[in-house]
Amino acid sequence: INQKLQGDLATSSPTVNDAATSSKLQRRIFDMKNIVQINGRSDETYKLLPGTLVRSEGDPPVPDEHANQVYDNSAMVLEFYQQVFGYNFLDDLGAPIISSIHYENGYQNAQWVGDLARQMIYGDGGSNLYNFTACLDIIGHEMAHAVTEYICPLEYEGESGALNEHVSDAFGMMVTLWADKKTTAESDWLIGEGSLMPGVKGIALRNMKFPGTAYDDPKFGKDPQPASWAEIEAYKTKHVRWNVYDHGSVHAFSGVPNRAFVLAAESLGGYCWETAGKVWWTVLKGKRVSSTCTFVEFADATVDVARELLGEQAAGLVRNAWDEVGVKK
Ligand code: ASN
Ligand code: ZN
Repeated sequence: INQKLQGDLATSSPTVNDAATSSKLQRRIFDMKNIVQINGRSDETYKLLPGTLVRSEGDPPVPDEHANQVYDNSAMVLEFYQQVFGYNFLDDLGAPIISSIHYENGYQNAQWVGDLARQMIYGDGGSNLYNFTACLDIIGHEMAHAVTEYICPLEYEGESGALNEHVSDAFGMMVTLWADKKTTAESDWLIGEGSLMPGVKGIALRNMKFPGTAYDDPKFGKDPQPASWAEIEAYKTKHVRWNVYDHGSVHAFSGVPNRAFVLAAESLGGYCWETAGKVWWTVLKGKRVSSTCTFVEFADATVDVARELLGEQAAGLVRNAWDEVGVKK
């Protein structure tokens, strides 16, 4: 961990022991003013984080709409964890939520940075993607990475990495359903609708129910997600270097557990966060899987927890969901 950065964060933010506000909202939105990447290295650029403070907790809206969007959406995410799971983002101690907007120039991404800075960053996008700060599911996805790191650090590589990605999609999705009080049956299961640039052929960044169908564009490419275990094997054959990209194609292979989650949620019915979401949360919060767990091990844990929380019939439905995407011994 970068000591200088830690020092900067410490002086610009209250500590977790700060008076009675520790479990309340503590949002800080900073502006990185589109500073271009230093020496082409993101770790160099991270040293400039968090940037200039533009809006703090309790401040009225500011002229920059992106700052206000992050301010509002991150509160929704925090309230979701607090009210649904009794968990105080991000470390369960009410640490402040640091977010930096206008990160780099043409940066088509958003991220929980992690080790080098304990905060979220949001780019303005580029030729294919934009508008991240307006997307509650994307903000929910990034903030879920922070929670996962604290409660059940799934190693960001291979199958556990794809599960880490999946968990962020599932909880990012659930925040949007919870915010709209939508039932599982009413969900469209789309992540990042509204983040595709106008003109890009597609409906979203990812489709949890039908992986691989979110976009197909001559310039941006085709959604690479396989939808079943068998298709993952086919993907590996077709993309012989699949393991050297994206930590072992974590953003591609997350589609399979995503679909299993959707099928489980749909067969359990009701509100997702009270059924499949509660099961998944309990697996993670209870550290029922190791940080290097496989799809099969994760599936087994969700079946066990479903049995404990919801009974034998529910456990069978969760098992069927994993079977349907081909995740079985
Ligand atoms: N937006 C990406 C994600 O959260 C950033 C990354 O690849 N870590 O998955
Ligand atoms: Zn992610």
